[in-house]
Amino acid sequence: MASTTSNHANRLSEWSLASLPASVIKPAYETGRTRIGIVHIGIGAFHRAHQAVYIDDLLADRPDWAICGVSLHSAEVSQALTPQDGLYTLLLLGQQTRLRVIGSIRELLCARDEQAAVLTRLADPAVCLVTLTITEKGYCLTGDNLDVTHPDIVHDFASPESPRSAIGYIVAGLRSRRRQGLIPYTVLSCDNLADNGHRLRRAVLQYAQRIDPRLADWIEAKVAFPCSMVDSITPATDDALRDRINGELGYTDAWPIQRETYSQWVIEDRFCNDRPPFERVGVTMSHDIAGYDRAKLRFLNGAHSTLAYLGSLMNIETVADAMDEPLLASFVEHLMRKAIAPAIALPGNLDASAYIAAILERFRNPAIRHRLLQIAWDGSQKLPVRLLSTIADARAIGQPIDMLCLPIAGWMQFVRRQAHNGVALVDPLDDALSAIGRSCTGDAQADVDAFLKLDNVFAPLSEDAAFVHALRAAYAALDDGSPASVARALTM
Ligand code: CS2
Repeated sequence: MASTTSNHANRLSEWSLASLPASVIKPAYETGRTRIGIVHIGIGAFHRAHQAVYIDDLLADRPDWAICGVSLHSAEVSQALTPQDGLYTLLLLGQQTRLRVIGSIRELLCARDEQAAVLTRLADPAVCLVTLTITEKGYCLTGDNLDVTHPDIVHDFASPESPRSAIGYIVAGLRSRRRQGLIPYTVLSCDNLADNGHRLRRAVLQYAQRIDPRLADWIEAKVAFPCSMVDSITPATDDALRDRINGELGYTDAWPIQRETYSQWVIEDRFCNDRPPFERVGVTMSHDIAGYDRAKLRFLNGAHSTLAYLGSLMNIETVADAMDEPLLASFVEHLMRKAIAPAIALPGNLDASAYIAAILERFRNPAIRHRLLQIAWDGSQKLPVRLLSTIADARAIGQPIDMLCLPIAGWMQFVRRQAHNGVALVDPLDDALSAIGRSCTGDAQADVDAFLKLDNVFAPLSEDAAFVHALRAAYAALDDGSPASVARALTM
């Protein structure tokens, strides 16, 4: 991935590293000498702010674990970073801010345009690990199963040798390794899904079963799909960030990223091939990560989505601004302490009260402008794992669910408002949701019932009369979804 220095003299690149300001942290290894050991699918901001940074910490000792970053559909990231030799800047936002150049992404490919190169990488015996951050919707699931009607999966069933979906690529790579008699790679999901490894494994096996049952048996016997929990708040890149980085760096970086200083990665220690010595760079290796991922999804992500919908209805822009609104801040704290904590089984060493306090502190970080609208994206995929799972568990043990229903009703009111204002939703169910939103009149029973027909989101909870009743009451409390009515609902 050598850049032509004459064309990119003012661009961040291997060539410009030596002349960056001394305050910028640079790779502690020769970036041109690393070798690819990991293929990562979904080369968005979160991966570049999180896993790629842990690998960057490792490469000085272990240059054989560099990353080939694959985006499935868009060439934007590879076009931005290839002229920079894969280098990019990370702005760490804490009490003091720090700039760090990350060099762990050795190669960038866009699968849509460079399919053969992606498949060759997946079949390369030096690649021992495939990691993924493709967001909830990238798994093509319906409930816990593969959505066999998803257009990309339908396509891949018909052409498994030239896939479109992440599942299709994982299986195509494994198929060619099996044909060549190679050891399979471990497949490590790094997305915000409870039991992410188990769910990915089930989807992969269901897909493989349809295209080649013997391959499915081989995958079932040989391939490890560890679970993992990832955590670091990563606001999207905007022009303000680009301007700031370019000013401080003295070079142009086409796609810098930012995140809070805090970062956590817990991985289930179950691999079927070599793995990076993750524990050397601060990753927690564990044999039971289920409690960690549940805690993170339900407390942090559940609270985030609550702020996103109720805060957006109040016309608030960022998480830190929402935490400055006393009604919202105290609601979200009560929600975690009084409604989420009683309904969750936690790992023995996790102190819920301290965990909640740390989350509230992170949300208040004034250095971060994390837009509520970014968190509001993909609500149909996020709410089941973030809040509806808590509601189901609370119902099972007879805990009240009124508070928990307010953010769900907030999402419905948010969808209704966007639809009435003609604003498109970022959600894989956008068409269905916008149609429901447009049909809403403010009648709590009719509006809520229209949303509850979305089985992918609400089944089987929609059969529970107490849940339906509480949800209608929460929706009615939010009235017309105006800032004043949300403020009233928060004090009820
Ligand atoms: C956020 C997450 O955008 C969202 O939905 O809730 O990206 C959150 O910032 C991360 O999971 C924190 O680790």
